[in-house]
Amino acid sequence: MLKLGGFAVSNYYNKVKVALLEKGVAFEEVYRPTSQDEEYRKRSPMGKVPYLEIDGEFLCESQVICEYLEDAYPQIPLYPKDALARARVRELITTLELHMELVARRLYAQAFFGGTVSDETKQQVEKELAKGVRAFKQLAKFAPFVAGGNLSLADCVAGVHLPLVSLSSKIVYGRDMLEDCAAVKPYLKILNERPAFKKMNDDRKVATEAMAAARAKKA
Ligand SMILES: N[C@@H](CCC(=O)N[C@@H](CS)C(=O)NCC(=O)O)C(=O)O
Repeated sequence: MLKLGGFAVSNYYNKVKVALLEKGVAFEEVYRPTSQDEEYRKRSPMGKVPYLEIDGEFLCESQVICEYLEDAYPQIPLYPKDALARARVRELITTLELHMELVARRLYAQAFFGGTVSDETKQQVEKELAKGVRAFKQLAKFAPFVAGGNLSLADCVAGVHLPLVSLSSKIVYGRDMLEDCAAVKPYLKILNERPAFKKMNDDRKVATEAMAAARAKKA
């Protein structure tokens, strides 16, 4: 059986997890924190989460893993058939990850981990994130799914990254940078009513609480 390595607080882990759940592919979860140890890097060469174990072989990078799942388990697809429509799904995924999540990630130290972020970084992130959000608003369909009438991998990506973009910007700037995109909240509500998203989010909440309790105990 496939084994998903990582932990349920990670948005990239949850992207793969919700894709597996939506596709109805059987898998086991294996708790693994990020590590630069040689042993862990055999599974994930950059020491990141997640990785997927397939018959004793390891695959890293969430997007690569999801593309593999799509090729290996096409029965319940997360991409449309038409080539341009498939490209549209990837366009949304790239916008969400490269121009939104990875930009907002520079705020996470302050937003979620008790650290601080320099004023210069805050200013840069605010500017770049505003451009990413503008691009996303232009591309997103919300009809009702982000790429149109059918659920796609772009929804698995949006469902895990958009809440973090909202929350981190709200904490650091006192303003949710997605607030002008009124469709986001009802859209996330629709996603979170799906059993796969609900399970992923329920597990995430339990794992987040456990992580916070472990931190408080250490401090
Ligand atoms: N491009 C990677 C990003 C994964 C990623 O950044 N995961 C975080 C956890 S959410 C991580 O492993 N951070 C530790 C590190 O970067 O060393 C993917 O899509 O899988």
